[in-house]
Amino acid sequence: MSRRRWVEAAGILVLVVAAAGLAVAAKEVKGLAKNAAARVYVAPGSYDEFYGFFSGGFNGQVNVYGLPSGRLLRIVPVFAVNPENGYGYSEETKAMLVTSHGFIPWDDAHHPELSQTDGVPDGRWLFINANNTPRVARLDLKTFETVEILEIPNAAGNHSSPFITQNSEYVVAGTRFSVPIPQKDTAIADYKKDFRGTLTFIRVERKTGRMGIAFQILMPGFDYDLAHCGKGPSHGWCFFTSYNTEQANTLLEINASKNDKDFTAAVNWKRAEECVAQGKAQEMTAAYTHNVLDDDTRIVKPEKLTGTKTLTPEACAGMVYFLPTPKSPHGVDVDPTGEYIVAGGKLSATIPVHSFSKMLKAIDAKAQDGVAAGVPVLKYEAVLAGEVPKACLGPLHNEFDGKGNVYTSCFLSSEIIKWTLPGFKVVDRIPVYYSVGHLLIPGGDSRKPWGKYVVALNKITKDRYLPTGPELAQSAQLIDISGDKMQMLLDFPTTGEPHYAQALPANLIMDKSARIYPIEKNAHPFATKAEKDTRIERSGKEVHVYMTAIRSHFKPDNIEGIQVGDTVYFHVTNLEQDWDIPHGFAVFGSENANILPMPGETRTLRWTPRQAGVFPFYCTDFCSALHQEMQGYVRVSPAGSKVPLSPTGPSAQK
Ligand code: RUQ
Ligand code: CUA
Repeated sequence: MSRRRWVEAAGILVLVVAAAGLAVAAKEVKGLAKNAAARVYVAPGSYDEFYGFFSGGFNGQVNVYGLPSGRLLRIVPVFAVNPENGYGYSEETKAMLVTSHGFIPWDDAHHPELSQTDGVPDGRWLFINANNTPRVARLDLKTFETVEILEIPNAAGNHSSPFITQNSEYVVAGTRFSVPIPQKDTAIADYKKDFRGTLTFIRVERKTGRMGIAFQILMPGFDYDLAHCGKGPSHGWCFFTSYNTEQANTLLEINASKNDKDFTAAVNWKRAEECVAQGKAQEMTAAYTHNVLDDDTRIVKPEKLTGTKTLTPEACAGMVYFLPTPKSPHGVDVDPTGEYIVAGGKLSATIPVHSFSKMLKAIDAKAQDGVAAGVPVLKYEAVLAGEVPKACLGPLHNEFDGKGNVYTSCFLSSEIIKWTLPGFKVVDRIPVYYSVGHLLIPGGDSRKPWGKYVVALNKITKDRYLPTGPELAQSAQLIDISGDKMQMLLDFPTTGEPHYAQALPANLIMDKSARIYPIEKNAHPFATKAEKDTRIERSGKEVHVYMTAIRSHFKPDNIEGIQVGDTVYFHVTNLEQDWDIPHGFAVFGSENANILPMPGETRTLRWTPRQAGVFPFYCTDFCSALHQEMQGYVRVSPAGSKVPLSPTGPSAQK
């Protein structure tokens, strides 16, 4: 065997062993850097260099890590209720989780996407998708909280979402699952006839970040898996991978793996805007919700909306083209120059790279391979920039280092490979443990990556940490990419499943981070801004307690006159104006979690006492030396009792 063939054969053997025997490599770490510990060590009192925003997958949240340390800084609740701070339990935040299907306290969150200006992350907002009950959320990176959730109507399996255009004009959201659109009761066997996909373009207001559905594109009933939008020369276009172009509705693992090539849909959104302006869109009925946190009251306002503008490829020629892409592609990523569109074919060992400039030429020259469901299919060879041969097994996702290299995650062979673009040549590979999904380079899908680290986001952990029963935390691995060779630095566990993650330099966020909510701006209708104004008011069976919290007492702290059958609302205003001093509030027998008003904020806990007696309430967050003294009692009397409500009026309680 020639040396070259030998190396190839050995390479394939490594792949097969890595794929087959997860336990084989247990304690062996290939490519471990010398002085790895020192290079990830962030000394006490020092800060990490990057913020990393990791999706929580089926925990529904966003988890914020410092990099390179891998320290968990914060869990921001998004699509799931969070007992820790009362998100989704407090009266102010419940509405954030309301949809046209009712109150949905959970979802599966996959792809965090940072807002961009000129194609570079700007540290203003983070968007993330809910797959299960289609929604897109926006987090404000000043306060690290969810400030908006928009439901996506005429959609299912909102997976190719929420990818952003280079000035945050739009975030896009595509359907992984095609369904009858509009929804109707129909036989599943009628899939090919009745089921459709949609690609939704959500406009983002430049100043406020506020989202609204601009238009939807009705597509053939494929599974639209992932997306990325163009940049630089390709700004104005977005690209969506699809699989199941076979349009199977059962046993997809076989029936949707038949076609040699599926499609990447290239969507010219500037053309779509023209068609909408020319009145080529149809009004489609749709019911959906739009929930926004009000800045001044800090109460979520739910809004019910109806109807969307819908375009079809037939009605708007020049809007959508299909680029043939082998084979059941998953990720699709646009390089920093905006010229190359890199897909990952799950079932293919080569990585196809499409050229944006060749695509434009192919469109002009009508280099077509027919039309699929009204959409012109461009010739594969006419749009192909190149293929990376013998890349790896199961390429899924790509990120870029800004120095002409692409990093690809390979699920089946559990490795990250580095290859050149243009050049299409693999120049390095490193094993990761195990079954890597997405990967992250700070700014790695933008025009200006900070190409210092790549983080592998692994699906299976097995023997990497101390065993914790049948399930282990998912795992991330930090790899230095500043030199020629990738060097493994650190394993760290993650909460929930990190699908995608994005990171950016800490200085783009840290100086803008809010410390308090100014009490003078608190416009909550049940706010109590001074202790003298605390009181209790009854209207029928509803009782409102206007309560304050400050180190280290609640006012009022003795409450009488509540009756079985009442609904009691504790409106707790935290009077502190000092960074990092929340107070918690919980009452015996409450069917809600605690609430945790931040300094200057009002939060409301609803309580329906079911028994007569005297019940304690207390502060749940250890706020001061006298935190344990921060407690009180509520007396509950039988319905119809003569015990007077107290204290009432501007508080007389000393
Ligand atoms: S997807 S790897 Cu949403 Cu690739 Cu998870
Ligand atoms: Cu307030 Cu503990």
